Amino acid sequence: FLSKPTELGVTLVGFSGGQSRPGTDAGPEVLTQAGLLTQLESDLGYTLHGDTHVRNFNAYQPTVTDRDNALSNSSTIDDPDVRGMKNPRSVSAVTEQISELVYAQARAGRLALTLGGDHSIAIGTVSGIARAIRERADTPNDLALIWVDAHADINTPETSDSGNIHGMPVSFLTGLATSSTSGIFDWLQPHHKISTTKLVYIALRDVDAGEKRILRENNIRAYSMHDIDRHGIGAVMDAALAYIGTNTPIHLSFDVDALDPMWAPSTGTPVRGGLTLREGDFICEAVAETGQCVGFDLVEVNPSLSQSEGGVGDTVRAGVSLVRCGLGDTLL
Ligand code: Z70
Ligand code: MN
Ligand code: MN
Ligand code: MN
Repeated sequence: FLSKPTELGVTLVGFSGGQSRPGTDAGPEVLTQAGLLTQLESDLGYTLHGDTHVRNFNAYQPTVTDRDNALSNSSTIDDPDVRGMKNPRSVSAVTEQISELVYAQARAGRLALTLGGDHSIAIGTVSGIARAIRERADTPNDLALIWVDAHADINTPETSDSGNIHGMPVSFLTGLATSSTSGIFDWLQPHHKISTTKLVYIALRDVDAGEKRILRENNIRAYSMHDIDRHGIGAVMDAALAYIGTNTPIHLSFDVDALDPMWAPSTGTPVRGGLTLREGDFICEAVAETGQCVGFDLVEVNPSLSQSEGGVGDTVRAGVSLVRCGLGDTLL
């Protein structure tokens, strides 16, 4: 139902407010400095649209509407916690802007590529693409979401131990979490959301107890590292894509911490026992091969964090490889 994509809608999101470690906002800068966008143009033949300079979303400061409440909270004076969420107004406002930017790219029929930034930005990318897909005449079915991550990122504000919103995007995107508080994700409308039946996880290995309950109770399809060990990545991707079905547009949201820290050490929450670089590339290649891919995120590259010498370079090279594979790079 879709022709081979040649038009790429780029969004470069310098934002780290969905978690507490500085540096994730520099992810898009190091990936583009490594020549990623140039490679997509000259090697893969894409025409680039959107802003190819990184936008610093960390500069955003929410309006202080309740000064007393603001001053009573010790964590920040501008954006006090709500239901345990940290930086809720900033993350809400930033993701709302991302949603509009990515919507415009996807609505124009372009493959939407977003480089983050922490994973909270997927509240913006997925909502924008889901909305565009509902409006587009060339897409018969609603958007499916493949979430490749060591973590499920499906905490609600109430189940989260950390309060970090990068651990919550999937709950807001599926409507498992809602907020009607003014300025805190009240912009998320039904047309922005996806069904839990259209969600597939790959590479999970560090899931909170509350999240396990959510996955179980909602019968959400999840392929863990155990499943990949048992069946191999080829069989897992066959099953994941069969579950999604044909004629269904796919958004691939790839957290670089899905890879083993051996390949991608420069990330906020490295978890050992992850994907090899080839398994990660294969996931992206398999999604690209369907011809159904309409969106791709790469998030959580943090060049300030490295356990070892050369770790940043390794992580950036891995990131570049994942994006190339996801956008249809093939050997022959
Ligand atoms: C934990 C939480 C998370 C990424 C950490 C961790 C979530 N479940 N996601 N690193 N990328 O805080 O909710
Ligand atoms: Mn994540
Ligand atoms: Mn449609
Ligand atoms: Mn993660």
